[in-house]
Amino acid sequence: MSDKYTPKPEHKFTFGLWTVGNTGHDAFGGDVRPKLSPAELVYLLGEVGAYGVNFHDNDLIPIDATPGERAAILKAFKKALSDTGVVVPMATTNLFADPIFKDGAFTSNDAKVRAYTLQKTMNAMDLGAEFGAEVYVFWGGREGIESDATKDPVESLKRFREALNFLCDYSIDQGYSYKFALEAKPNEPRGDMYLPTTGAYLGFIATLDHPEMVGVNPEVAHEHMAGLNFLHAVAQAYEAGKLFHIDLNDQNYARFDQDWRFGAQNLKQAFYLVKFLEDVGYEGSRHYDAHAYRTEDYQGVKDFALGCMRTYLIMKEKAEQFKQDAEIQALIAEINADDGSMDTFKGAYSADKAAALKAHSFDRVAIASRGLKYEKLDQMVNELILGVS
Ligand code: GLT
Ligand code: MN
Ligand code: MN
Repeated sequence: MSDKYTPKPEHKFTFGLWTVGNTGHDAFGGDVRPKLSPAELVYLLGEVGAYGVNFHDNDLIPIDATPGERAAILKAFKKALSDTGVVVPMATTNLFADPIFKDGAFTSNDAKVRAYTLQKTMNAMDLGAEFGAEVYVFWGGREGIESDATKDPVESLKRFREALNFLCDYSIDQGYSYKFALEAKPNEPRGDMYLPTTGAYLGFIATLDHPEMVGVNPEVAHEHMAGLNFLHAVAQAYEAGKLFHIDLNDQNYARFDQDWRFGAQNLKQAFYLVKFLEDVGYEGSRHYDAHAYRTEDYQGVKDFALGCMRTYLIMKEKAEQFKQDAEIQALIAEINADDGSMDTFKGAYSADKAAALKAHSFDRVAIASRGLKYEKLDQMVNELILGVS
């Protein structure tokens, strides 16, 4: 089947090995799908039309692999990439699964754990660079606490800053072209995680030695867990020049991290997000950090991956329709109409401008009495998404 919503490499859709490779285990039950090798997952992604595959070091090379096993995995993975044309735009480190990270990695109280974390990350950066990855994600899975008696939150930030500064310098020293993308999550697996939102990371980045190398990787599910508007987090990151990567998925508010298929839950938010990314010309990967329902076999995993990408492409078409819709555009123009009478008050401060503005008399009641027609506009968007306009 091929239609205008068929994903193609030029759409820059990417998936983590851990996403299509998810075997369905959860806190209440074990695997429901067999574990596929990294190479097998690349063939699956090639088949569904993805552009790229991303990995944690240990998605590709198990933490206890022998040199022989490592070589065999790398050989098969490289062959799969060259057979399919699938590329590796992003890499990351697993700093959460091994018991050594039970109380954090970069922010652990134990200096040995912190040093091991740096070593593991440098090795993982080498691995990603071997495959041409240019974005390096940091998700602080265990960087947090259950009890604030256990760690000093200011010390934790200092430790994290020192580690990121070290790794930026390592990247520069090696001649890698990495940009770092920091990913926030409010909780799970820790009771509370440090730097819980994209906005918190944006503030933190400004305190680093190489802020120009560091941006964010916002994830739909994570901002939703915090009850936030994902589009607004993405917009702030974009406006700051920091939207280096994005984790697309879906879920409702006030849940654990469900990582569902893009658009599975909130179609309207998916529409505004795709519209934003397309309108501003976001050039990065459209990465799906999501997995198939536990009910699925590998045909279901392909249905899941295709669904993520098709919904994006359908929303992209709807966003174009929004731009072309004369009625919607006329209403937006009317809402934003400006008779120019305030022009002298706009822009930067001057003493004269401030004095003139203080002297101006506003008809507050008349201004407030104007209906804004947002009900009409919102319903027009609903009808556009529902396909009846
Ligand atoms: C893990 C997490 C994700 C992160 C991945 C990158 S791993 O699946 O839930 O949100 O993006 O470390
Ligand atoms: Mn998630
Ligand atoms: Mn993620």
